[in-house]
Amino acid sequence: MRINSQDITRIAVIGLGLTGRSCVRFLQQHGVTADLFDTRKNLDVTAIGKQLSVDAPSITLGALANSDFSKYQMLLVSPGIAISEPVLLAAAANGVLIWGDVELFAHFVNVPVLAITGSNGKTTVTTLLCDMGNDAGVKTVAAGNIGLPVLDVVSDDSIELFVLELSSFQLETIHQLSTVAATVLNVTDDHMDRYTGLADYAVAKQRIYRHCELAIVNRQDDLTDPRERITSISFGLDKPQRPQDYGLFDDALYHGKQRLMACDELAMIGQHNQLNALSALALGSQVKLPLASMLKTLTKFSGLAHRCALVPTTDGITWLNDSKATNVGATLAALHGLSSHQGKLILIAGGDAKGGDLSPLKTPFSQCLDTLILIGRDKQLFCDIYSGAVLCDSLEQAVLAAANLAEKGDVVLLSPACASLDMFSNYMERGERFITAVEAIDAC
Ligand code: UMA
Ligand code: ADP
Repeated sequence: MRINSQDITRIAVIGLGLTGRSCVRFLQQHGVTADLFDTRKNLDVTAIGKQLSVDAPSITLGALANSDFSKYQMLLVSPGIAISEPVLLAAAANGVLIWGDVELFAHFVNVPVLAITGSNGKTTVTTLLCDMGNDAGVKTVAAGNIGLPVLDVVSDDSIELFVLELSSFQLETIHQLSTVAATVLNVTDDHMDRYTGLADYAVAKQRIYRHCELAIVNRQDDLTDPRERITSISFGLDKPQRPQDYGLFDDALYHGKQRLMACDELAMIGQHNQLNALSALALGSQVKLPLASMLKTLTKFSGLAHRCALVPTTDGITWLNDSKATNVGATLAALHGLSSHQGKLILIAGGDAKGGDLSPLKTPFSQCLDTLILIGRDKQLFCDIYSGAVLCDSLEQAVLAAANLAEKGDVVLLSPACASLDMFSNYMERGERFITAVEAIDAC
């Protein structure tokens, strides 16, 4: 397949966010002018034209239903657009190719690719693996859902290894991506406003295994097992039974019977990060990164901001910023990590629950929490599973309420189990606002 003036000429790019604009730039480099669409009526077309260095771009704004997409050969659809839109299904039925940017990348990339998906841990594992590659002297780039559109880097000849973070949305439009190894880290409720249920969501995640040489699965999560027969190895919380598998035993990381390192040598904290370390080791070894070098990276990589990160204070209270916990699975992992903690545990949660089921939080909340403080749109959904929560109108008010309840030795955890978009522009802003509020109280 060639994307050029001979083969594929009639292309529409649907969605003009990071992905769509990256697609347009890539097509321009290949001499193809696409028609552009975005469902948002209020986009600044002139600004987008300027950004893309196109004088009079053909941009159609508004509902996709008003356009006929059957006249195109290919639609490059952004992850924020559901391909179940009737007008897109109709085009597909007429033989129009429905691709995402990662599928286009797959047709152009010529160095090894490792791919990572999962409900939680994607960015941590992707970043860790990228560090492992670069520390081992292999020029490695992390791209995809992590924030760098894949087409922006596919033509860089200096890159020796790609580590792709892929969301379920991106996987929906991937057909031929070949990888040396791919993993689904875990599958728990998320994005239920886009999927009909967990099974439907898991099917999207499983697409990552379609053309992988090796599937890397989580032994404790059946939804990460490939449905088709593919060679696989596993990682998990228990002792590995097969020589090729990875696991935990006696407070250490193991590969088969080989003890790799003690858990407390990891710079990252929490059991979920031990799993993340194991999956990164499994992936890295498939592209022959030296084990000693990967283990050294694990002693340095201390995790990412907004993921169970300590906010330094002088008040003797442990303030933890886990703003990136945008679903129930992530908050469960944080609570699990604090289960042996001695003092009081105060949790700040709430926001946009994205249609998810909060019931898995019910038992851990009643067992672990001393106080639940709620913010955001879906407070009532939390009140349905936990009585006596403190309701606040802002994050700052929630931090103040927590400060009034907490004493030396206690933990206050921001781990919302919800998206932030009802109150903030993203999880980073939510995390920064938390840090600022905590620091302001600490300074008083
Ligand atoms: N949108 C419309 N109409 C359109 C196009 C987009 O309303 O025609 C809306 C979407 O519903 C969404 C927003 O605009 O709310 C952005 O959508 P997009 O598809 O244009 O997104 P991009 O800017 O291209 O960014 C995407 C990923 N975003 C999504 O999947 C929503 C980014 O992941 C990713 O970093 C980027 O491509 C580069 O690959 C972000 C994300 O939130 C971090 N991902 C979700 C997650 O991690 O849970 C899946
Ligand atoms: P993602 O990119 O999949 O959203 P991140 O690495 O950004 O994953 O972490 C998101 C949230 O999930 C954070 O709250 C983090 O503490 C938590 N987390 C990270 N790894 C795991 C894991 N393996 N299992 C459960 N939760 C995890």
